[in-house]
Formats: sequence, C-alpha cells, structure tokens
Amino acid sequence: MPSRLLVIVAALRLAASVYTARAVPIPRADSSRDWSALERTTISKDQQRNELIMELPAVDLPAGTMVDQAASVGEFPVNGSIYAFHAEIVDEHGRRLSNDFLHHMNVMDPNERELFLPISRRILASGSETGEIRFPWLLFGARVRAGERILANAMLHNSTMMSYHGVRVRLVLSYVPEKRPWPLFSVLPWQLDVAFPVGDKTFDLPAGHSERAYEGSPAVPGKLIVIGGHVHDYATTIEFWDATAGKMLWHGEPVAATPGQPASVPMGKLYSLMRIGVSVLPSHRYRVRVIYDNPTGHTIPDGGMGVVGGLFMPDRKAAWPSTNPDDSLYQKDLRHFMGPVEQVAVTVPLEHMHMDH
Ligand SMILES: [Cu+2]
Repeated sequence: MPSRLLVIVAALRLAASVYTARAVPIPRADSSRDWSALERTTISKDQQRNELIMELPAVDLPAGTMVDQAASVGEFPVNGSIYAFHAEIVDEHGRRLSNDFLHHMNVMDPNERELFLPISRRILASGSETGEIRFPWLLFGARVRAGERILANAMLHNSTMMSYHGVRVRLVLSYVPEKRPWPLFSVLPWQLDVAFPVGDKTFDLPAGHSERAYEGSPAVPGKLIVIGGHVHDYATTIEFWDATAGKMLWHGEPVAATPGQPASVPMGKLYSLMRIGVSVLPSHRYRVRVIYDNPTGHTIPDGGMGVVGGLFMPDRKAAWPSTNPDDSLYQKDLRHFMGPVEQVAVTVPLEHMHMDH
C-alpha cells in the first residue's frame, strides 16, 4: 500500500472512532406481518465473489406496453455492507435486454423508517438512466442483515414492436461481508421526493416553466454523505435546501451521457479528506425543489418527477425511531408501494402513458 494511502486510511480510522458505526440501527427481525400471498423476489449469493443477485418475478412485456409490477417479497441471505449496485433486464432465457425496458424499480424495508417521513425506508432504486451506483467500499456501506425482509416493485416499458416473455428485473449488489474492518462508516439510504408524503411520485407536467417542492425534517441528526437526483425530460434543475437557514446545500442538472440517451443527474459527493458530509438537524426543515421548462405547449400527463436521495450517517448518539405499522401515513404508503397485488401486474398500452425517461 503506498504510504500516502496509509496516511489517508489512518486519518479516516481516527474519524471513524469519532463517528462509530454503532449509531446505525441494525435491522430488526421481521414483525408478524404476513407477506406470504406475494410473489417472491429471490436474493442469492454469488459463489465466486461477494455479490448478491436480486431477481424480481418474471412478467410478460407485450409490444408497446407499460407494465406495473406488484410488490414482491424477498430476504437478504447474508450480513454485510452494500457499496455498489446496478440493474439488469433479462428475458426468459436469461439473456440481457436493454435497460431501456426499465422505467424504474424500487426496494424498501417495511420494518425500517425513512429519514424524513414515518414511512418504510427506501433502500435501493434504479431507472433506465441510473447506470451503476458505486461508493468507495473502504469508506461507506449500507448494512443488510441475513433474514432482513424487503419488498420490491418495478415498472417496465416496451416501446419496441416485439413482445418479450418472462422478463425479469435483476439487481447486482456488491457487498463487504461482515466482520471486516471496513467499511469505516455504516450509512443508510434516504430519499426526499417532491411528491411526498404519499402516492404516485409522478405528476402532470404543465406547459412552460413550473416547479414543485416538498419540505421535511430528518428524524435524527446526522450527515448527508452522498446526494443524487432523479428527474424526467424537460427538468432544468433539482435542488436540496436547508429551508430554515435559507441555504441551498446541493443542486444538480440532468445531462445525457451521449446525445439521445436519457439524461441523468450526476451524483454529488459530500465528503472529502477534510470533511465528512453535510450536517442535517431535526430542528431544521429541508426542501427538495425541481424546476421544469416544458416547451411542448401542452401538459404532459405523469410527465414530471423530482426526487433526491443518497446516503446518510446518523450522529453517534442518535436513536432511530422505529416504524409504527398503525400509523395512517405508513399504511397508505405501504398500500401504494404494493401496487396491483391482486393482479400481479397491470399492462397498459404505451400511447396512454407519456412517461418518457
Ligand atoms: Cu421517474
């Protein structure tokens, strides 16, 4: 190891002794809620390397349709810390399809609470434009526990003339097994959505200039380590503010990797050698704000979306509140996340949707 890297590691270890990982709640055993009627998401361990393969149930994807897949249930098979993931789409023969088929997918833990709201914690999300999310494994990881129950859902769209059968969304997760000295910091995923607190995260996008915002306070004090955003076409910017202090903490503008590709908002790293994270406090209000400029001259149904999310490190003494399954907001959010559970999936012709990504 080069000596400079050793110095960095030593410095970070010192910092780690200040922010011990103890503050991060270890996911509890599942409550008595019964998810047995749901389809299964499988999470299996790769035998060669420290990777988990999460596969959602297969759905048929007829030509020119959008498929809303109901929530499915799965559980992590190992203890560890996740530091990278990406989504893949495969057909019934296990062949890779383009990630353009993926509108979005979400994974949540119904037994843990979200940072800004008393709803289930979103732990992973990906869309066609997301690509791979990766953090320095030495520094940051999001802890998972063997037996930890998750719910996953997805929306797929097929704008081609071909129908596909047995299509699966797959997430490949890289992790560090437990009982290693790293990652030095145990962090938690978080989200703040302009369409919080509950319901569809897309909204009708009016013609011309428009904006939408939502404000909330974190349940516990801590530091935002990484922040990123997700927006749809015609978004000009997405911002994250300390509304109490009247200060913008981060903003991102969508850029296409190559012309014609869906634009994505670059991830912001809020850490450096000198500084770890941006502090957030329960006594302050924080605002996510998205600004659009829709030049089409008409409202685009479900055309807008704006969400920021990333990694959060709670303060050492912070006690994370538990979820309250009797809370009405928690229940509404859960019901919405579950989607069309009676039908497994709802298929809609694409011309009725205008959710270009
Ligand atoms: Cu979206």
